Amino acid sequence: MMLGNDRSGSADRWVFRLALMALLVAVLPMLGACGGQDAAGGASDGGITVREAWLRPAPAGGSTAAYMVLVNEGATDVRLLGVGFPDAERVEIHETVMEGDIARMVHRAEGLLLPAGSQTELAPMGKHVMIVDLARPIEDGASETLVLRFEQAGAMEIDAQVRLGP
Ligand SMILES: [Cu+2]
Repeated sequence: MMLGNDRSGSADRWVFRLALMALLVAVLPMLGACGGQDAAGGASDGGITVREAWLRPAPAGGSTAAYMVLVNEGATDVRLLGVGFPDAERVEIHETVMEGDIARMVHRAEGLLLPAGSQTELAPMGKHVMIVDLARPIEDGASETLVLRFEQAGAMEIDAQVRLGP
């Protein structure tokens, strides 16, 4: 017979490696789909990772803005439809645009498109989450929970740090 024990032995190892790879391919997406907070303080779900979420302190009855970096590591575009914060009358996605020397906030009712393989920064004087008419104060140094709603990736809870500036 042409095949010796050595060759069939290495074929067994090869089959074992293939099985291990198939197992990893099956398990890794399930880990990703669970989402939640990672060690760096970010949150991820459905190919979307949120980093550096923060918001400014504000008194009850006031308004505030939240900022973050949204990373779409997936292969498809994702739309951020809105943001939930139960202790405010409403939450809107805004963009500050300059008209001459005047900064004006535009309400992006259509949400924010997060193109595949790109990151979108929400920052002062740019895109932001506007939290209007607070039912309670937002205290400097605290942490607040926001719920991001995505058209394709469902809802994701994130923690945002309260502080005075970036
Ligand atoms: Cu605004």
